[in-house]
Amino acid sequence: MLHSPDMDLDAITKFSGLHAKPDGLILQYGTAGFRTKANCLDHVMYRMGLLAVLRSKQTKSTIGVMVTASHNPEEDNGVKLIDPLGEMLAPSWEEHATCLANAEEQNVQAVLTEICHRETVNQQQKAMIIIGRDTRPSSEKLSQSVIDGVTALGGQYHDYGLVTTPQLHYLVCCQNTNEQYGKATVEGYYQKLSKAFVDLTKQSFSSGDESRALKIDCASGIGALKLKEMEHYLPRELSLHLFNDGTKGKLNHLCGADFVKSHQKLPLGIEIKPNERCCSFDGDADRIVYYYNDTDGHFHLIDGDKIATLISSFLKELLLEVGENLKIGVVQTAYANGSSTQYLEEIMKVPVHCTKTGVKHLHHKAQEFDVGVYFEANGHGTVLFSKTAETKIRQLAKEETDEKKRKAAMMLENVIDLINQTVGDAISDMLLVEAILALKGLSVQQWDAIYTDLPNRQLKVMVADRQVIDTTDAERRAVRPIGLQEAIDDLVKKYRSSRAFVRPSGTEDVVRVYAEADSQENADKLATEVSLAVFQLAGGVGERPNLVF
Ligand code: NG1
Ligand code: ZN
Repeated sequence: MLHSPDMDLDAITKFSGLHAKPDGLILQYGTAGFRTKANCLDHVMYRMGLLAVLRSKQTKSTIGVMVTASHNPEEDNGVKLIDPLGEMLAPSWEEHATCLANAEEQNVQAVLTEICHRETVNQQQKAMIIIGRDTRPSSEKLSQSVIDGVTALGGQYHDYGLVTTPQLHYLVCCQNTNEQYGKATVEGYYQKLSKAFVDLTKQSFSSGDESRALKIDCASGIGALKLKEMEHYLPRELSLHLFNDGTKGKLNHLCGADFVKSHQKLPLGIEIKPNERCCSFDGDADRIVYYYNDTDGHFHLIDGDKIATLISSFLKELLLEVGENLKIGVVQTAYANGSSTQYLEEIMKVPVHCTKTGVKHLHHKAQEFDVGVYFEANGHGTVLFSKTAETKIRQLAKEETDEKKRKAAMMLENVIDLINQTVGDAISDMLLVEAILALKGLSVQQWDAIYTDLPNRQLKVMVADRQVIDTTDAERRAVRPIGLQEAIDDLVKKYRSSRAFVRPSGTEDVVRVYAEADSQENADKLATEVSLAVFQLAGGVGERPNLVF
């Protein structure tokens, strides 16, 4: 076996014993890192501290470690590593993470040595780790375990404490770009975004527009704390009213973006009048959905697809005015509402691509465009500008003599600074949406009316082993188990404007079922029938799915 003479094995072993792995526990670094009950995660945190040091040494960059379980219940927790430019961890390191997290105590050293060898990690290199956490009661202690891991391997660290997930992504990117992306402090984040917001909205707010009110359900999470800090930086015309601000109530319980999206109803703890514009963040503030109640008391959800549509139509207009042949593209997943895809392709004439679920897939695809807009229906998304596009836009904003063209370039420049390009960010997405609505003079109902969502339903099915389901075509078709896709095809044929697909969840031990149809009743029926097919053909356990709506 290879030895890394400079790794302080004694220190690792000593600390390792203090962060022992429960016997037989196997976890997977999934689409959002490790996620499970908080009391099973101590060893994982410690080991991710160790791994972050190796990744930092290998990339000669600062690496981020975020302790959060996002929209999951308060009792859960999780951890993910952030790569040098604020991106998700590289896939080969996800495998190392899984290996290390699952190693029995006596094998931890060997696994570390193996990773060092395979990734040619230079032990002499310095390591710098930055750490952040959400507001869960378990997060503080767990982030201390990450620090133990970092120090056991001689890494340096800076603990940013309570931050949103996107803020930590931003901070990692700042650290590794000599602060070209922004100042590497939370204040730097507020300053950068608020300046861009003020510049972008200048014309609309100065034209005597009355104050624009927005009600925000913060899921009783970190978003509330950070919005309160940020409010001082924002113009008074944007008046934010915070609900579920963490002073009482349980994180994500009957509130937050995930609750609102999946139940398609108002969160608890918010009071709204008809036609008031509202939004919900999730527990770590990287997702956002909008909504309102109409005068008849009907609830209207404005999900990630509609946010993507608003943003991309605004950007497309500006790009046309700039006239440099910069190409815009939208990236979605199979969960995107069929109406949104149709509207983008047929009315807006914007190319749309579908990738597998999980932001890293969307992010990757969006990098292929000059301007790539990506959003999951659940409200996680952002806009990416290629280096070429950004350089061109900044140059035009400074030098272009054609007034109209220069103005469009300046607005695009503001968008570049306002949008968090490292990852989906509820705060930055919210500010961009608010800016666009103000500039366009759009009410929430007018925005909602761009297109009408097809009624849809998402369900979960419990099976003995969800990996028996294998999919293709960006998860839209099942190739295994045999016969399942044929069954789904037959069911879909029974309904109009219908579509359905199934896939194993990457974050929960369930199979997810999605169905769309011409009416809510039919979407519910189709989703239930497909769930039953999954139950029968893919080894369902527990209760048989039945219609409960
Ligand atoms: P899974 O559990 O793989 O469906 C969920 C979301 C993803 C993504 C991840 C990470 C749906 C249907 N799935 O993944 O979009 O956000 O969590 O948080 O919303
Ligand atoms: Zn989240």
